[in-house]
Amino acid sequence: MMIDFELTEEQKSWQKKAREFVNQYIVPNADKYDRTGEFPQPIVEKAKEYGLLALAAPKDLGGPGLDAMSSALVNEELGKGCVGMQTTLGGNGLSSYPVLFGGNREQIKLYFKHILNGELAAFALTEPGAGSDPGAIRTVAVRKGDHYVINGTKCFCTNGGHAGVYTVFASTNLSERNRGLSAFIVEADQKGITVGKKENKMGIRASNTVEVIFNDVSVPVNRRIGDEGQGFKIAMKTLDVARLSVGATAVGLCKRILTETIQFVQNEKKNGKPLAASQYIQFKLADMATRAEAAEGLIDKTCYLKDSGRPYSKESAMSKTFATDSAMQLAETAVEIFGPCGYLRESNIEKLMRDAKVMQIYEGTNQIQRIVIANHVLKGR
Ligand code: COS
Repeated sequence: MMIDFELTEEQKSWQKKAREFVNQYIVPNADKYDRTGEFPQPIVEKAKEYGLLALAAPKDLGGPGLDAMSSALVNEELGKGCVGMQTTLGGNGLSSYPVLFGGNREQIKLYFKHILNGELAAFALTEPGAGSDPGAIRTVAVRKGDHYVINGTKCFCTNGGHAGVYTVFASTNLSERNRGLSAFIVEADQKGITVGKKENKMGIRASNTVEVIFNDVSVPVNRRIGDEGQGFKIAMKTLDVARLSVGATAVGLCKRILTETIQFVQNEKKNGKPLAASQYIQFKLADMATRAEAAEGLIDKTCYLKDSGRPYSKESAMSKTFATDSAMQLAETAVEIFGPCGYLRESNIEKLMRDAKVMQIYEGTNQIQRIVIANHVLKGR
């Protein structure tokens, strides 16, 4: 059988749309939002016009219901523009999947009413004592008749300060750890929700990362996604998708770093010759380009597996790890090639390095990804 890398017309049109959006609105503004750490509300408004806020919304609700390949192409373009802004827009995908995987029809409708209306959403899983180990979650949801009462604090919550709706993971049985977790749709106007500390980050400064505090938040039972105790598996399935998105974004970042570096070595001269004439630089460029290409290949294969309904959890973890480690490696090499100029705030390259670093950490650290990968290979998968 021939392996086909040709994009469909629909995939090409999403790639084109995202590229246009990035070039017109993200590239000219990325530096400003990086410096100020201000929330890019005008860009979010534009993303809404372009239909980039509701990529996961099902077709029968009027959304695009994108396949994995189209989503990856969009994320790659966003990653070329600004990883912080991708993180903001991507937050809507991340928080949508628990509802798509575990929700009933009414819940899907309720949830996507917010998203299709152009609102942002937030995925509230991580807590101060529960990052890599969701089993340690201390936020509780206690059933009281036809409601649950949620109490607890979430941290590092992307879009947490701007979300119209949250998917919240809370324990309905603390002694059961992972198996005691349940997922809920919580609308932001619910009484008892407060937004806490806003993090001042090294990179992805155009994204909003906050603490969200739930204090006696009353949530109707029909907002529980799936059964009690299904929350962990819903979160893991969601992270399988999210890790692929991070990988695709990192491919975009790799390509951006490569483009900036090629431009630099062609323009910068040493002893009257462009840096690009040096074989040392050429070897570096060759390795950078090969890594970017290999990362893209891994993403394409994982999208293929997902779109054809096959298991892709291992490949998603591999995609995230390889693409984000590659982005960091390319960024380091680029800064080295740029020399002192690469270390300056006014260079194009140092932001890319700061943004690359977090990609090895969020959506499950690359150490966690290696555990996931090893668990699969040890079981012969
Ligand atoms: N899809 C569906 N089910 C999954 C799954 C997946 N991707 N991964 C695990 N599960 C299931 C397992 O099959 C197992 O099911 P049974 O109880 O029926 O046997 C159950 O979930 C528990 O799995 P496991 O024993 O592997 O869980 P661990 O507690 O060992 O945790 C890791 C595994 C470390 C991989 C998990 O805790 C993890 O991914 N942590 C990182 C969390 C993270 O990424 N946080 C950042 C969020 S960014 S907002």
